[in-house]
Amino acid sequence: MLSQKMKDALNKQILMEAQSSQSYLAMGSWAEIQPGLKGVTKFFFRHSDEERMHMLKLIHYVNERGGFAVVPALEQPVMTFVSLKAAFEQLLKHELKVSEGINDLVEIALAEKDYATHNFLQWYVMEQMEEEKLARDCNDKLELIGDDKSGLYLFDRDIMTMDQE
Ligand code: OFO
Repeated sequence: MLSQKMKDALNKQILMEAQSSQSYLAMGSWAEIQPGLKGVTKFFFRHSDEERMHMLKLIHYVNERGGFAVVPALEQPVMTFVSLKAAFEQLLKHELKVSEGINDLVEIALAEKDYATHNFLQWYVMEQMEEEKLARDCNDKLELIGDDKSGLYLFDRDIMTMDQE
């Protein structure tokens, strides 16, 4: 059985994952109408799906442990970006916030002596490490590329394989 504190904290994370999914969906929609960003568009949509999966995993966990997962209302995400770099900066900022949320949850699980939840959360800890790394790699590459069109072309072409590294 989850403690009330644990339930509330997990529900907060459900909101954060849902908000991430929504934000990346908006990034995907923005990218889709920019010329030549097919790869990036796919990347954002796929990440939106992944965040939804992270949210669902939490929903099932809360419900299976005797809680009630709250499906939250979402804020309007940022819809337009001045550049691809700006979109990826936003993505990194978002991931860092999600990691903070996961770390807080781990702390609460330990404080509540909820070792099952602590164990469950380890998957998210690893996932966030990967997500942060990927977001940083993308930002570093875009920093190097600047306004160089051929660089952007290659970035768009290679982003799906970067995702699998
Ligand atoms: Fe759910 O990991 Fe990214 O945000």
